[in-house]
Amino acid sequence: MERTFLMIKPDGVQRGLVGEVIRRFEAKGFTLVGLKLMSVSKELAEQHYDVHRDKPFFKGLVDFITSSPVVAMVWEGDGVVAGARTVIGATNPLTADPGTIRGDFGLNIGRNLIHGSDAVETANREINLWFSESELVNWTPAMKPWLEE
Ligand code: DAT
Ligand code: MG
Repeated sequence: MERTFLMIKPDGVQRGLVGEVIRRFEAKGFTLVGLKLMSVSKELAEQHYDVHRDKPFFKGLVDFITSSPVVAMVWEGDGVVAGARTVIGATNPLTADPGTIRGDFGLNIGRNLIHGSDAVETANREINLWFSESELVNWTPAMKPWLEE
């Protein structure tokens, strides 16, 4: 079953949007299989954003992610990687569609509330980086037959 890594960034936690964000993924029908509130070390932040290491915004991004707690999550479901990106919206909240998390709650590309893996391969890398196997729960929601035929 496909899984993705999502992280509510420090701005989302500080603004009290944790429940709102989780509500949207639950309501969509995805399954929560891992969840933790945590402080992020510089090392973890740098590894997570390694692909952006040479970008001008890299240092600011690492400083931001390590500045205050985040909520790290793993969600499961058919097509959850792309599906979660659709729920999240475009990288720049100012131009993200209304109805998306970034479109509804954000203003600034450097404060865009949430991270979501961009491909299945990236998701597997990020899940392994942020979670140990024992922190992930295998379970089947009772509502599954009411979500999928
Ligand atoms: P996404 O988070 O939509 O996958 P990304 O992988 O291109 O976007 O960039 C990672 C994060 O870096 C993004 O969520 C916010 C920040 N970022 C990207 N482009 C930026 C820019 N031009 N200025 C400041 N921060 C930026
Ligand atoms: Mg990305």
